[in-house]
Amino acid sequence: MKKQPSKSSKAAADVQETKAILNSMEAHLTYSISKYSALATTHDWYEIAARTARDRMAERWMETMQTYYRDDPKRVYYLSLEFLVGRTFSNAALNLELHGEFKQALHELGQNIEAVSEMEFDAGLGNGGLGRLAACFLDSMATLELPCYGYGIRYEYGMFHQKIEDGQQVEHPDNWLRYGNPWEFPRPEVLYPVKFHGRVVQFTSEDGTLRHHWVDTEEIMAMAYDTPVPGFGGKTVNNMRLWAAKSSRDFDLRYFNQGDYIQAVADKNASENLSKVLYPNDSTEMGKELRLKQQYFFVSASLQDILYRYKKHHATWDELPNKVAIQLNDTHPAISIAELMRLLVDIHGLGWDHAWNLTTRTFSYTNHTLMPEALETWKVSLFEAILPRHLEIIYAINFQFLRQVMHTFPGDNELLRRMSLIDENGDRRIRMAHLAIVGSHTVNGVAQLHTELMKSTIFSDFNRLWPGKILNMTNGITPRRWLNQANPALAELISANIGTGWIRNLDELQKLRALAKDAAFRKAFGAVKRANKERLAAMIEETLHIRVNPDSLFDIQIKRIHEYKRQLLNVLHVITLYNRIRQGTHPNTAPRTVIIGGKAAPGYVMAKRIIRLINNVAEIVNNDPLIGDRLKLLFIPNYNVSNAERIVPAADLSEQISTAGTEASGTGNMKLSLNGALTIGTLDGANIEIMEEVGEENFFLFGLTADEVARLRASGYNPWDYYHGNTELRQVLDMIASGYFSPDEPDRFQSIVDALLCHGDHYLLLADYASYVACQERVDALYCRPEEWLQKSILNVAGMGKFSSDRTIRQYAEQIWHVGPVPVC
Ligand code: T68
Repeated sequence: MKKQPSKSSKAAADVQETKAILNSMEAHLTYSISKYSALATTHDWYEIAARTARDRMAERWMETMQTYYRDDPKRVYYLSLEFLVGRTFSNAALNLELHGEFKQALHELGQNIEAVSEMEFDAGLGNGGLGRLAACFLDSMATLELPCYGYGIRYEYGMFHQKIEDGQQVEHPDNWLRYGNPWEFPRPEVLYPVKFHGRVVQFTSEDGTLRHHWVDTEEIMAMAYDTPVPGFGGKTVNNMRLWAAKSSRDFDLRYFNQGDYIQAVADKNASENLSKVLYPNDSTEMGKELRLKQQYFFVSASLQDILYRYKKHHATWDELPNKVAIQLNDTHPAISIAELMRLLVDIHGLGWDHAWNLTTRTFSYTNHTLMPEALETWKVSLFEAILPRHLEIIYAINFQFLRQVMHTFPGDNELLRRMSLIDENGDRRIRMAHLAIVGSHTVNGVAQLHTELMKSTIFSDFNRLWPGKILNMTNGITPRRWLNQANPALAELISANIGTGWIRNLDELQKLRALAKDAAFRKAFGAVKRANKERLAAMIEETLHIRVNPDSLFDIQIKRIHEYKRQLLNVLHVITLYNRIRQGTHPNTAPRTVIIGGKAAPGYVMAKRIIRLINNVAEIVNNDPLIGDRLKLLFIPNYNVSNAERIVPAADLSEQISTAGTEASGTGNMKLSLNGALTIGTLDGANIEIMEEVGEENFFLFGLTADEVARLRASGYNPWDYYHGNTELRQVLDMIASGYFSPDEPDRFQSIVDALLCHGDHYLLLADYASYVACQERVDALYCRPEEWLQKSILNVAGMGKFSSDRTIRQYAEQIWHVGPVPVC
């Protein structure tokens, strides 16, 4: 094993820098907090440290913005209803390469950097993978020096705080702004009106063209809050601009002077509700009016801002697609397409065809799901009431689009019905995915299999009409947060052996391949994992009051709770192990700690029931003297970015067990593998590509393939065959159904078993059960050969280069956005 001092070593703080940081912190103590140091709380120290880090970003941020203004490069706008950023302080300090200096300065002030960092509230402005992907992309875009902006909503309440009471999920509001947010800069002068409701009047203009006016509308103001996004190395600092709703009444004094004052204040509150709370549904559409209003609110403000910026440099609109690329993160911002048409045609007076040409060359759209229930549609009647002009525009787009389809495939009425932007079955609904595809130049999926399935199933008609329009952009994660920050000990070990180049160029991790054979390196690598497991065990003991054995196999499934992700299959395996241990049929292999974490959408009854089952099974398993230390099951409450940063580095086994063909990509799979976990997984989403990169021999594969799933469903799947054909499975299901885990209410989980046996087991848990259990036996066996396990674990890390979000963003930049780096000097 090579030993060389690493330049980025977080221990080796630069003396000058440390002194400067110390001085700044002392100044903030006096001028920002105004307290004697003896009175300053740990939260005060966080505030001081955050402001000091923020100061260090501000200059580069301004220089970056100035450079973009001066050079007027083509810019990328990433429109997303979610940015799941998590905490910022450590990330900022590391990206500025000042973490060691902050640590030292805080130490000299009598503070511990970890305790101080813990004071920060997570910015949880997202549900899960989609929102976290947006945050990873911002990091990569800044690191790659690309002129990009994130646009979204400044929710006052982010993703709910999950508590477990009596084994059940209880949602509590996430009041993340309670103590202020030192990272944001309010911009009260950056303010745009956004209209709703009203009606459309037509008139003929002087030149004889038919024009439209949207009148009698209600207005809400969108106010900007800017947050700096530092790239690694801190040279480029991009901007994330989030919009907050403000009452337009604030700006209309007449209303207060003449009207009913109390009513005026009440109205003001009502309009500010728009940006109050993030919708916590990640995979089913809720069709709520407020949600549609949120979408249009942030889209309208963002487009006004984008066009304003464009207009500063350009006299005509012709250059728009050469200067502006807008990426739609799922269909949530897809109303942008109708809004840009409205702005260009109604407000700026362009002809329809000209505006359509510019629009379709500006937008591109990312799809994140194949599941029909997650594809967004809005009732035409709702649109008519809230966005009447946009409805007309969508009808006009549809008319022209269907005419094109008719020309290309004459006489196929069924095809027209399928491709239409309007679903005419039942209540008429607008298909937002169709709007997004028709209005974009490029559509992308998020992993190879997902993209192939998009082309061959849900969007096959579009793929036939426009071959080549659907591309694959396999997701990635930022190695800055998910290795450098979350796992400092592993980052240090890697840097000491192969240098620090991996932080920017994750492919360099390949150099670890040779070290997998080096016993000394394996030992050091194993020691890091062990320390991370001890740290997680300490956190578990503190929060759950359960002691877990750091020598046991840490088997981890962390993600939203959803039937397709099959946390239930994991529980079936745990009960199988429980039975085997009790019956003396389980070989005396390594003890296991199964850890599950994740939130259920508040209205998703089955997902909440699964959480309760996990907790009830845990209660029985963890307290059974016959089981002792051999098996533990834990549900970690309130899974979020900060918890993930603790859990991921401690994982031995990563559970990626969705029914093949259902998980678009997954990104937790990448985080866990990057931190040395071995994956037990199906051939689904990005698992397939992970297996290709790390090698089949370093991956625990089980289950049906997506093709086999489709065939089995088509040929008539009967879950009872599996129930009757497998004694252990039958025993497990009978125990759940009979109330073994819920003696106080024996039929509590009957509906779970019914979903499997009587309602078709839509996600084929029973079909995959035997293969999963057998695969887990191979996991056990390997874990008993620690040197081999360690070797495979190292080879997993070494193979993860492809899954840096830097690679993903480079592909978007080259193949979709056509933008290049703009270095800030
Ligand atoms: C996830 N989607 C995919 N959706 O499930 C996951 N949806 O496979 C993929 O890796 C990830 O996106 C990134 O591409 C989501 O996270 C949502 O969160 C969501 C939120 C609101 C409405 C619908």
